[in-house]
Amino acid sequence: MQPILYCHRESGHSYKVALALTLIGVPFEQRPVDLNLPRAERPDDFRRASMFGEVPALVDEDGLAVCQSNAILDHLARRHRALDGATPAAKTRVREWLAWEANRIAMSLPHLRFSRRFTPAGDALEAYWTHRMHADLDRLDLALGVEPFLVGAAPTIADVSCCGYLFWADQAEVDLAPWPAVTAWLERIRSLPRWQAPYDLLDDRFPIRPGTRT
Ligand SMILES: N[C@@H](CCC(=O)N[C@@H](CS)C(=O)NCC(=O)O)C(=O)O
Repeated sequence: MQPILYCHRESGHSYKVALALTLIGVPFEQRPVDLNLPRAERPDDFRRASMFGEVPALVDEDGLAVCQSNAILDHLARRHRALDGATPAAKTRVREWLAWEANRIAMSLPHLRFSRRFTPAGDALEAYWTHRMHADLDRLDLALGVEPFLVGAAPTIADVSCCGYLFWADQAEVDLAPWPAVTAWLERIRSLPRWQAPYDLLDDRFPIRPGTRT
């Protein structure tokens, strides 16, 4: 059986997982979830797979359900021995970036983008997220000025995790020009064999309706 990815086209967290599967070369079935519906009304198979009721969730080839994008990335890297650090120390560095992403980028850019593209959250929150996003870009730029990818010379799930939402920086009205190492890194990722942009990779069912909050 192919892995099943419960996802949504406007979810960068879903994109991270779809991108990792695609870069590794694992065929998968997409099951888009209508995020406009209250959680209790989402399909039963999705609710069984997703412990916290969010996309993405992956059901792997053995039927194991995994949720939380970075936990899924870790699962894929270990299962397929791909997109991971080359040494035990490098594997640890990769997971440090996953934890950083969850608390930093994932707490700024997705919210800023959602507010500006779909359901406004107000100026004060947007200013707060923008401030955090700029600090995150400073940190990424520092790391990427040293090595071509976040952990060494080859891409890993750390890059997949941290880049996911950045392909939508324009939708968040964040101009990446002041961060040249980040811009060059995104270009390197775009040039990887099999790379696909979010809207080319994710199914376009269930557009977000005005007023929806995720
Ligand atoms: N920490 C989670 C975040 C997932 C998340 O925020 N998912 C959003 C879409 S991007 C969602 O499912 N929202 C639906 C809802 O909250 O009802 C991850 O990394 O997977």
